[in-house]
Amino acid sequence: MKRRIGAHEHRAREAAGRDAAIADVSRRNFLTGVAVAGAVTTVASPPANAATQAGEPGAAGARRPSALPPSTHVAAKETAPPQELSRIKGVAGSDFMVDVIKTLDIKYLPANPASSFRGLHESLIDYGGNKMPEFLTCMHEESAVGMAHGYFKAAGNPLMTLCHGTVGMQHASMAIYNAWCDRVPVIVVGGNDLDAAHRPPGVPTIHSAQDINALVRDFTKWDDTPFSLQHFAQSFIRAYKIAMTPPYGPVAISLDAGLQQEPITSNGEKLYIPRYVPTSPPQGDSAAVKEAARLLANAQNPVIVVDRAARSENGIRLVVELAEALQAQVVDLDGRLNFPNTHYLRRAPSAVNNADVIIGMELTDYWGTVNAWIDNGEHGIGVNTSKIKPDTKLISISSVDLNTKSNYQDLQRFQVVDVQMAADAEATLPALIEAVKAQIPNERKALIEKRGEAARKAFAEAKDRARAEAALAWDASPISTARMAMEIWAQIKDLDWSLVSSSGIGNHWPNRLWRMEKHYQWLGLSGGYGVGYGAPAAVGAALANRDLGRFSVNIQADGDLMYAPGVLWTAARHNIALLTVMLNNRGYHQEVMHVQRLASFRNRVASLGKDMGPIGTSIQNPDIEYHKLAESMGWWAKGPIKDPADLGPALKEAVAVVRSGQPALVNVWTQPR
Ligand SMILES: Cc1ncc(C[n+]2csc(CCOP(=O)(O)OP(=O)(O)O)c2C)c(N)n1
Ligand SMILES: [Mg+2]
Repeated sequence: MKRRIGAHEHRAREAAGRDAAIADVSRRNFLTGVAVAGAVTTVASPPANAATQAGEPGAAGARRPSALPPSTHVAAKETAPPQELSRIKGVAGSDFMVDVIKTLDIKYLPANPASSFRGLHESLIDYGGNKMPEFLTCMHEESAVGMAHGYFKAAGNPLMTLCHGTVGMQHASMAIYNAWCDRVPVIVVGGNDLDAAHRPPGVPTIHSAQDINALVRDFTKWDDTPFSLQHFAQSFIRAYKIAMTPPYGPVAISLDAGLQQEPITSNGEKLYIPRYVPTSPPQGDSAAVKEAARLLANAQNPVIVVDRAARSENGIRLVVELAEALQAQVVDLDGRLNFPNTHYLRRAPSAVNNADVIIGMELTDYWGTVNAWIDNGEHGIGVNTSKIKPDTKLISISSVDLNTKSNYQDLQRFQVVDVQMAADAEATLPALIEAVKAQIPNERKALIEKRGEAARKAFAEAKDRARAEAALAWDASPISTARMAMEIWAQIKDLDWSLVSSSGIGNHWPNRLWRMEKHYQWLGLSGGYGVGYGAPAAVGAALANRDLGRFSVNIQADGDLMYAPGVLWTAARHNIALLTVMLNNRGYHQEVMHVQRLASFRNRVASLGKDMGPIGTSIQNPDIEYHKLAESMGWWAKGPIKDPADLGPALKEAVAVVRSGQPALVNVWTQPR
């Protein structure tokens, strides 16, 4: 990048100056402190004075200096007039980048700071006024991306983040993978100093790479490395557009440090910002929609399976409309809230067993929906079986069919499907509903109504079963996870609540026991099952909910929180109100079960050491005091709660704190699952 030589030299000098400035400031503070104490008038004489005063016995409040006084040589250097730094001649390129970013609806920028994007950082806060986007201080790049992930699912708008070259991108990568698997847009911009001849040597060079995007290319929808400011404008708008076209997904831009810092040079061309026009989502081919409708309208027992089919209130309404037109049972695999759990057509996944036609919409795993895999078969490897009748017709609508990345295995096993639409379910549903209604033969209408009656009965029975199961061990200590879910429910049910995350992954009690009808009441899990998602996603979603006036609640697994607990500080720092209830089972319980299961398979007793679970799977001895952890980062907190009778009152207090605008955590000792 040829135009940059002057700027890079300037930068290298500036970098050296930066370090000197840091040393100056601390030393100056020291000197100021001494001067205020009246001990010094000239810098040449402080040592004796300062030392004597501090050392005098009985000198109340006098303190020893925490650093040695400066030598004459250093003191002379420090008191000399500062060397004047050169100033930029013109407008910084990163100011233009801010102009580009501001044309899009990006409200926040959660990020951990770093010099590789200091040009853009400075422009965002000083030129851009720290608004649209507002910089939110994060303590880990994974937390920043996790926040953006959760935010999108609650708000429907994407956030951007900034990562530091190689190391920042490495930290961000798991969270990007989660967003990829969960089909969520995140705009990841990585600072990278490309010009090996002029970038600062040492650490900044170690933090640079030829291509930082290579780290995440396999699980981003698109990436680019802009070479000029005009290129940046195109790339950024394109990145946003691609991220926001179903299937949604993360995108990455590697941003050269030089391009950010150099002044804008016209080269005879005027910079412009391309207008953002959203791409319409892909819709199912009309012939395929018609054929799917024909199969569904004539089915004896059609079943609808949904995973990420609804992304809005309208999406849920459409799934309900299709289900009611057919009086078809609906299996919600909970990637999002696709269908109210209060609706009589909602059914458990086993409903597919007797179906003659199944329509799967935005399924993560079609194969796993219609087949079963049994752990520890005869030879210690899994056994595959079919769950459905051999002649069941399968229909699929999934935008993920348009993804063609191959390294990571998020496409799951290959499943033969009779009518397959590479299309967005929510966008295709209106046409499908119309076609289904048109194709239902008159003589079948009475039969379809009958299906509805049977469904109401089955739904009521399932509800009774869930209640009976939840009542088991109601008074146990540590507290049963069902009891915990119901104690939370009692405190939030009359609020406009949103369950922002539920990282105790085996704990599906809220989905079974709470009334979930709105899309933001259940946002799904991480997508990639990269643990460590729950806490940051909860904070991000709570941020969105704060602005929308909703009450956020997070059921937080202990293992999940400890990957990067610093996000608690980010929540307190930025006034993100959120009720976090720890599902503290003092272990990586999922892994407890895996090791125990395998030990049994091998006719052995799992070695526990001194803990409750097999060695390597417990989080106890010492027990982590999550309430103190949260308190230390500015949260209201209470715990550990072990007696179920204490839980309701503690939650009530916490809810009041959250309603006043602050985050609150209740540390609850629970049963494993
Ligand atoms: C990054 C990452 N590391 C390890 C795992 C393996 N893993 C799956 S579940 C789990 C336990 C998580 O513990 P916790 O969050 O406390 O939930 P619990 O199983 O106790 O309900 C682990 C370690 C993973 N999925 N992701
Ligand atoms: Mg746990």
